[in-house]
Amino acid sequence: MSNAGLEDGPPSTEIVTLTSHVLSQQQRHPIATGDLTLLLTAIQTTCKFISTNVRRAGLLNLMGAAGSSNVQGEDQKKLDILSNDIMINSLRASGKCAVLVSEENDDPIIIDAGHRGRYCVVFDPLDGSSNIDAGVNIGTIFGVYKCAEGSEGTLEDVLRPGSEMQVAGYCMYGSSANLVISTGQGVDGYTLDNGIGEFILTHPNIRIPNRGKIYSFNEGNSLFFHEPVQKYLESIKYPANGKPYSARYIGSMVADVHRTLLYGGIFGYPSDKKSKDGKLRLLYEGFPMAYLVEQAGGLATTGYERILDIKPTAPHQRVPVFLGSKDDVEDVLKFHKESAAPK
Ligand code: AHM
Ligand code: MG
Repeated sequence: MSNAGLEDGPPSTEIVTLTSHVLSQQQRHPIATGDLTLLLTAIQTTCKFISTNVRRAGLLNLMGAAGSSNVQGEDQKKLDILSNDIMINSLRASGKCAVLVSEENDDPIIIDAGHRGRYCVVFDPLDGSSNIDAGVNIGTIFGVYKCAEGSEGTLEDVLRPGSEMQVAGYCMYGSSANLVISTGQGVDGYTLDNGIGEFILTHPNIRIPNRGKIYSFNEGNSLFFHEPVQKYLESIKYPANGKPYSARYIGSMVADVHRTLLYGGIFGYPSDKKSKDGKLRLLYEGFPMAYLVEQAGGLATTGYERILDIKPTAPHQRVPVFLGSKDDVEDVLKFHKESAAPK
């Protein structure tokens, strides 16, 4: 977008905020009730809150293990617990949710009748938690389903393929807070302007390049990788023609996927001989990221099937993930076609 008010020069008078953008999209749907708009308002407020706390964490004693005290002697919550509490309270207060599934809670949260709405939100409040104490990028990931017709909100409402999500997104807390979101009509990226406390549309209609030059895997797991993954990585590191790919791995999915969306290439967290289903969680990590990548023109697969087609059987189930540029993901798929899925 030209002159969104972030470049040098006089501030733009054509600033588009997340709220105004969602409202204008809503007006194009005559039957929209505004519920989703209010839900997204709750989510973006939560992201602003978490962003503020991420930046103050070191000063406020929010890092490290829970159980520490601040100068007043009050108990401090670890940043990921605090983020989870903020997210749950804000979603419940919105009055638009029926079921919440969080990485931090073993069981789904069924919202009480007094606050109940029509939407179900699955989320990882603070992903990449091993990076928190080092100040490396972390993020919030979320996906939104609508309750099935006639349902008041049960686990079944979220055990549905990712392709049925109404909204998917993440907020990356890096040098700035970046909220990237899709409501099924492409992907838009917003940057938090701390001065006015608004997410400003800075990356409209993100399209992932068809091929990239970067691969992003935790190669520390190489010993355990199955043959198709080993052979694929070999093919991009020792190509018969052309330049080898560059390696980038932050170990924070939000940051690794954000870079992949903008620059192209491939992010992978495959299953291996140690972890039969990989490490990442299907509902609130695999699905939202797969949704965004597909909406941006890329692909997301387990190596054997499209991630968004999987019908979950449990809220915290895991999934092997390869996602990114179409041509790069098709290359990894070719290696998998030559072998059967490991049992
Ligand atoms: P978390 O939800 O416990 O933070 O774990 C998920 C994170 C992802 O952000 C990241 O892609 C992956 O775990 C990194 O795992 P590893 O340290 O094994 O490379
Ligand atoms: Mg996580």
